[in-house]
Amino acid sequence: MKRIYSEDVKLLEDGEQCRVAGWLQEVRNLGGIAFLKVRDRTGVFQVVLVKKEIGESFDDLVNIPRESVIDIEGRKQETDQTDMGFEILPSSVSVSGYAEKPLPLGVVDKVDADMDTRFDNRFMDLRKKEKLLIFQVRSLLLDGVRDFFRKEGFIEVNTPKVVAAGAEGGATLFKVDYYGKKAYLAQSPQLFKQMLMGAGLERIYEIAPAYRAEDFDTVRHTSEFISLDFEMSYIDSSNDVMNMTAYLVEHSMRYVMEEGERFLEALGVEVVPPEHPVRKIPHSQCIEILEDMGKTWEDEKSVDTQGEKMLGRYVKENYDSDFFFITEFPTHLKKNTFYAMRKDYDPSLTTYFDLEYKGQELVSGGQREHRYDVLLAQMKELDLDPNDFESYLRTFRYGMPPHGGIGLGLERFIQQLLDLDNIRETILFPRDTSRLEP
Ligand code: AMO
Repeated sequence: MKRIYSEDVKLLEDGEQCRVAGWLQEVRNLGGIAFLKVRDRTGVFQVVLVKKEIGESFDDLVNIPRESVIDIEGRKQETDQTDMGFEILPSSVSVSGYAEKPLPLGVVDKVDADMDTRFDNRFMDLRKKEKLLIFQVRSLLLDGVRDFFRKEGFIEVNTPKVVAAGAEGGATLFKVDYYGKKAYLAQSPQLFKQMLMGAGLERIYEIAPAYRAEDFDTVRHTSEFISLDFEMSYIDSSNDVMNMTAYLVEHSMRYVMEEGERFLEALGVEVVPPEHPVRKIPHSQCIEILEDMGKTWEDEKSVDTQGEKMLGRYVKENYDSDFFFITEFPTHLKKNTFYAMRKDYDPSLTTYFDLEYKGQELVSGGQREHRYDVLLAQMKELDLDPNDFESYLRTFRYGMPPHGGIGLGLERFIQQLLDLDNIRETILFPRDTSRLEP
């Protein structure tokens, strides 16, 4: 008999035969009768064992360790005594996978184990419904992203993750030995995205891992994250890129709201997408607002983590929005970003922006410098050796259209969408300064 989900058992007639399977969550043994609570992906259902009906095997069955996987064939019996509205009277119960005792962590405990225990035993941590829900939402969000790009005429690409040069500055590069040559794990698909503009692909996006050797531990940084990037040609200014970004974020959020209503409800989360146009606040104005709010700086004035949070509150209180762009980033603050186009009326400013969501940077992007001579000059200004970037630079010598794009941290998107304290909650097997396993 084919196994079905407990949710589908609901649709069967009272008394119909079925086969279900799942993890044994709890055993309640009352002597002559026992109730097994079994969990599959769609719910928790009850199996009733009656001693005088099943005889000797009763004692074996009530002693199956919790979290073992069991397979049940039996008859559906409707009842109003269980949440699912039915229970199963089994004709056979077999164990497909025994669980050792004691369990490394509890699956139905009200209080979470500490982070390290949870992530050391992530397979078991993920058996908790609320943890799985995060990944159900994440999967839908990605469907929404792809739906948006398809409608907008973008094509999905994959670029190399072992690379010869870094795109976002040397400090956070992971070195790799590549057949005896010096190589790195890609921090961003940046240079390849731009080369594809030179190749005439015009509208591309990529959803892929990016690597950053961040030497600190925060709740919003990891060493490996999914960078959601797009790049588009023939833009008039960075406004075109900002608009596309805002609509991308809105569309994917609406997609989750429509397709994932039950997941959001189970998580108790209300999703509020951006309204258009999303407010744009130049970096210099952000500093003024922060000064008015009483912020002080030890070194240079910039929008740091604390500043982001304050601005997030300010925009929420004054404009009732979770979103705003910080625009016109000063050139010296984007110091590693040699490819950023500067404002023609003021080269101390770039066309670069960040999109902030609930007081945290979600997106970085802008218009790129597509003029070869200017690009070369900007690299030299930053002491970068053009020879290290020759295969990238070559693309600019044979006709490069004006273009721009963004990188969006997928995990940060989910983190803020679901109001999660730590970015690691959004990653199955996170990588950080102290974690390489599992
Ligand atoms: P940037 O370095 O700002 O820009 O990265 C883009 C977005 O990626 C996310 N992000 C991270 N998420 C988790 N852990 C990290 N360590 C981490 N670092 C970055 C953030 C950030 O906004 N090439 C440019 C993008 C572009 O201009 O197209 C870039 O990589 O959400």
